[in-house]
Amino acid sequence: MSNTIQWFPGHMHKARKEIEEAIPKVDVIIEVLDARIPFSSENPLISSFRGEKPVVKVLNKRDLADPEMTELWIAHLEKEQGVKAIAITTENISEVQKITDLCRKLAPNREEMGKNIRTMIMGIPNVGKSTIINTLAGRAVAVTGNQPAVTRQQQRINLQNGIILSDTPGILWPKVENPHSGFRLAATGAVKDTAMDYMDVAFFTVEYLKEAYADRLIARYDLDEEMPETDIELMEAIGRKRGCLRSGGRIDLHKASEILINELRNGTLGQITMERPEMITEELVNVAIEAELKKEQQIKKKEERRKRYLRNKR
Ligand SMILES: Nc1nc2c(ncn2[C@@H]2O[C@H](COP(=O)(O)OP(=O)(O)OP(=O)(O)O)[C@@H](O)[C@H]2O)c(=O)[nH]1
Ligand SMILES: [Mg+2]
Repeated sequence: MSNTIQWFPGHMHKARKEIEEAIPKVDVIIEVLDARIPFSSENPLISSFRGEKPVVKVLNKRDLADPEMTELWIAHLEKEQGVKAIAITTENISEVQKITDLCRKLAPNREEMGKNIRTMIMGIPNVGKSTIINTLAGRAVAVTGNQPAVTRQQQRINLQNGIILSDTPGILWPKVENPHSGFRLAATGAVKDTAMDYMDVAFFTVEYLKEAYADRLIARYDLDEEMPETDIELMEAIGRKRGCLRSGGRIDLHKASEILINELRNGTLGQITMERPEMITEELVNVAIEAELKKEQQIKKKEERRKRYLRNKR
């Protein structure tokens, strides 16, 4: 099992280049994050393009996230210079419209000069970028869909209110180094089905839910008061409740995994946030340690190869 998600197809590679080229003519970046995973849905490529540009961080799909956690995340994100954060759901038009107010606040000089504010909407796949554009435009100008990689090309729209908006294809990055982030991106629907393993993702998810939202699991899957001790037992219990059986009465864990992930994605499990601000530091430290270990191993291997070569030469 590979525990890093790698999904960076050709169209994302192209989109990344095109975004990078267009950036100099952008006044405000609108980065759309998934309110359920504000840390893992932050694309490191976008912070590398950003430079000093102001950014509106939009935590979309707040209807699916834990409201208390969303508040913590907003405060956390706004600690960064030049960043304004807002939580929205595209079901609420007035919330979506607040994005343009924030753009105006972040680029006051453009309006003073009587010029349009040029904005570009960016973010991971399937986070709701095109839906936001359609809501702001008041009509269906961009194609949307409940799967990643729907938008394939940049598209520019003049909102006729002093704001120009460009839609861009959702992009991930070549390698998601933090395995936890990879699982969360997959669990929330940013990764194509064929690039993930439902069982791996479900086991990761259930382990977190057991700790953070045990009551939801108990209520939804009608589990006995006592939570099963291991993740396998828990997934088996979910499968049993849902009749995911194979011949001989064995539980079909793959099917149970699909059910759990789908119910998490569409909100049937309730409002759930998959990460908290205080988890970040530890995870980043672990990623750094892992990278350091890998580097050491590579150096050791190289040294061994060199020694072997010298021995053979003698
Ligand atoms: N629950 C919920 N779903 C949303 C919200 N906003 C968008 N969606 C859904 O999310 C899915 C993806 O929306 P899109 O607008 O196509 O996402 P995108 O970011 O443009 O995706 P790509 O073009 O593939 O990168 C659609 O099924 C939308 O209906 C929201 O606030 N809440
Ligand atoms: Mg789109």
